[in-house]
Amino acid sequence: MFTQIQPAPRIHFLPPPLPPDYPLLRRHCTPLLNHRRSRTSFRRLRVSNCLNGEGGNASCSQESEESTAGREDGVRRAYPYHEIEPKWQRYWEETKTFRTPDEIDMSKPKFYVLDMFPYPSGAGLHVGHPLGYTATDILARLRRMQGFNVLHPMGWDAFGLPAEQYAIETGTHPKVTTIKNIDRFRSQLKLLGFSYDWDREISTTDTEYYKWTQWIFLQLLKRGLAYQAEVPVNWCPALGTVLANEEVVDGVSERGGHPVIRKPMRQWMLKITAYADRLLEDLNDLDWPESVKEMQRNWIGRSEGAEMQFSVVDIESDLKVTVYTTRPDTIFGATYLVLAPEHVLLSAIVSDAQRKDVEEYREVASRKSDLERTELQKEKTGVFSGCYATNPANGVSIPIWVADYVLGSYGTGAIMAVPAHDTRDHEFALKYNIPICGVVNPENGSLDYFEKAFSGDGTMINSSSTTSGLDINGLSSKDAASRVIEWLEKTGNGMKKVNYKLRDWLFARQRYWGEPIPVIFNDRGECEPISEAELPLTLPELDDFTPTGTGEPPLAKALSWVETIDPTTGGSARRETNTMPQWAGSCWYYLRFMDPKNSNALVDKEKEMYWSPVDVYVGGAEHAVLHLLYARFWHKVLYDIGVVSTKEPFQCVINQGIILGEVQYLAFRDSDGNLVSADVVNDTGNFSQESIPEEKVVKSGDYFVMKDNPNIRLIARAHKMSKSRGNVVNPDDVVLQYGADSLRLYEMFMGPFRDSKTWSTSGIDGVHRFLARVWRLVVGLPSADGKFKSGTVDFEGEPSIEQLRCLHRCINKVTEEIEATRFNTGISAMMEFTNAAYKWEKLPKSIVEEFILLLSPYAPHMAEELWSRLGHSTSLAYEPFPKVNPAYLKESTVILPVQINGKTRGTIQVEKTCTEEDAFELASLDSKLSKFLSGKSIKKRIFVPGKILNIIVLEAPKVKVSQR
Ligand code: ANZ
Repeated sequence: MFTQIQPAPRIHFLPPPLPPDYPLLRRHCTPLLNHRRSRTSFRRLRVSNCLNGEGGNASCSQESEESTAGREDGVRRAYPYHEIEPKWQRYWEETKTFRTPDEIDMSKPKFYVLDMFPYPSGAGLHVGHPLGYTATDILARLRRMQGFNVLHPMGWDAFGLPAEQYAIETGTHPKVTTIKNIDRFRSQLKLLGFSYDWDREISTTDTEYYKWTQWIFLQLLKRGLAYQAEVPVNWCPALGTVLANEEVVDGVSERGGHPVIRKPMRQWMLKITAYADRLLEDLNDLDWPESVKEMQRNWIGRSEGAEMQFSVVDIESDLKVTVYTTRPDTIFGATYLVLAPEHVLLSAIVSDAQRKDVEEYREVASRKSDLERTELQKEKTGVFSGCYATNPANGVSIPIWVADYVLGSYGTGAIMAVPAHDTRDHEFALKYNIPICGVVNPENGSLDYFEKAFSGDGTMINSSSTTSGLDINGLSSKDAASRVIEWLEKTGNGMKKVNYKLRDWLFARQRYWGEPIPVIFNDRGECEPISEAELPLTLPELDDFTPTGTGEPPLAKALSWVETIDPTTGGSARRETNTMPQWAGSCWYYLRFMDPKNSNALVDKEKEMYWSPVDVYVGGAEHAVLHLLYARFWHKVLYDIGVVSTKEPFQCVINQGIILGEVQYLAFRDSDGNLVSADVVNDTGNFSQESIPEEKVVKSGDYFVMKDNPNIRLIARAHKMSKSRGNVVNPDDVVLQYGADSLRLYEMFMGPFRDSKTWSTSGIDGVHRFLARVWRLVVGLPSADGKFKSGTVDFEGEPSIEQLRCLHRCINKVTEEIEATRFNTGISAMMEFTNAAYKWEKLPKSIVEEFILLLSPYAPHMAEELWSRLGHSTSLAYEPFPKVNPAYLKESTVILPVQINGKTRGTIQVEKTCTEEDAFELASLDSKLSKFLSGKSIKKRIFVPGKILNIIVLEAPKVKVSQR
């Protein structure tokens, strides 16, 4: 389920430029430091041998050679990520650094940050996955350092079609494929250094997990929210199986291209419609993208209107067609009715003369999806039923048509068509020569309704009848609608009605690889839930996953499983052979992460109350509707039965953009083989296309042009990554080539997190260089003899004001930008800091340390390594995240060092124009400084405005206290 990514609207073709003075580094001449020990057994490195210039010991030079040898794999490394990354990953794993204990201090604030868990496909991770995962990881790491209890889990949405299709093709059990794919995904994720609590890993296919999915189903059943109904499915007679929507392409099966028809079958349905209003209302309080909320609102599609009845003419029985309309004001303009082809009344009213045509039309329509039928651009089709109905407003007989632009599943499956005021009806009426009667005039003026439908509100015309006594002429559309509803209710011809587009959720699949539905059918064919004590109802083993050919699901083949005993009567019974859809397991997994091993309850109440709701939920925009809506529905049911304490599961949802393949530059040649500018290329000429390598292209204004001929404009294109285009970038390759920190940093640096962006190898080069610069800043450069010189870190010195300012500007920016999920600009701030730091003669340890902590959420491996080399013996994962001191951000003030007897004892923040008197007063009030001043007499003050205050005090004579 969580795999497909749809393009988002804005696209960044190029990563943001590096700061202008960003130097280029010759990658092959960078140091490769000593890490041999880390390869064999993990032991914390002492800082001394690498930072103090003593790196050239035996093991160091040996390892240097080893690293050099490492280049034989064709990879040039700007710093030894290939050694430090596995080392820290092993450390985090062995020490369970990111484990969120079961028993936690609940007085601390919590932060639950969740990724939409992936479907572990056979293809493994692609570079789109780490985009969201890196963002959530940065947030998780930040909050840990800020003192929060953090829940940051990962799991697998592992039931589903691909594993089953693979099983049909190869005979490999889906369980085997799933385990293999999960193992691959897990190891790929670990390679990227994400701080998941792997002890909480779950898979929707684990029996101990789906036991609770089945339990939820039983609760739904108990409350009448799960029921069975005959519903049309995609039936492929040639394959003898029901197909999922994604297996049907243009009306034929994806496999084999056989015709697929819509056929009613017994299905399980979930009554999500009972929650429509709450699903709509509660959206208002969520911190979600407005576009996602709007999509959910549209999907729920609440509309207000009326149902009204039209009596069928010329039929002996007293048949009435009930229509649903959102424009009761237009009743006088209804010149025909339309029934959906699947409408139940159709066979009763159709005339003998028209029956054959109607039957044929019905058959064709049964092969179309609702989407195809309602596409606005599609030409409207229909047939006359041969029958008429009376418009109750004016007593006029109007024809009843059958047309597939009306859906059986919406409203009443029938409409009053008002061609003057509805574009679909207008198109249909023109095509079939049906009268068009305008009944609404725009505010100022009139229109030619044959020309075009007017669907706006206005003033009513042609809307009065002495037969019915209804007169709405001159009223506004809104008032007219109310008046018509009053009249309908008074005359018994109809009533006010609220409608929803939302349909009940079809909750059954004719598939093997899904959760069994925990019900049986007794010998009278009645459905009974199995007892909760019997859960989990595990999937039976099967060797043959091919369809049964009868439309019955593959589980029907597991006879010894299917045939069971009815516990109430002792008679024979059969198990349900449909399974749950893939959406089921993903509807509630976020709850299980709070308490993944609980065998007595879906989730412990106390834990749920602490961790709910998910604070930040990150995933693709393609899940804006179904997954999020289904999960919200289940959550509300669980809320109603007291299992969860919040009305909504996900307080904040963020959609990451998608990563498109590398930009392709295309040039055009005319028939003579000459290059021509893209702006002169047209459809009529004979032009050929050719791909141009990036190094021959430059940007000129809004366009890309040939470097050696700026008059030749090129076309820049980026495509969604796909195997068939050959533009897929595999994260494993990137990690090998640049390291995980570079990949993480690059994905965050590519552009705004929510926007779509294109992959660029030169872009990743840039961030890799940045990391190498940080490395060299702290660790140092190699000396000519291959030994290592110390870095610029000054272990003793105090930071200067300028350095503190620079650091705090960086802290301020990085913190603000992470909080706002503007990760890319946070990185720019760190680049600026590094540039400044390179210009400093000495780099005080306290400054470097703070910077490393800032960097750590983004590039955790390098940060841990540098932290350890600076003498720390524990991970930095729980070190306090640097806090900004606003004093260092203010430009009108200065930080004045205060010396007491020539020794700097602290600083005070003062206005640049501060006088000696004021400075002295502030120093006396400062808690740190006052202890050096209190009780002492001041001999002298030396004050350099804006620079320093030196206070010479007379030391009080030491008094010896005799001890008796
Ligand atoms: C008369 C009319 C006049 C309409 C007019 C519209 C404009 P929403 O807002 O989507 O709820 N309709 C009703 N049932 C339908 C069905 N099963 N399939 C296709 N169309 C259907 O739209 C409701 C409007 O869509 C209804 O109002 C009906 O057309 C049409 F000037 O009725 B109306």
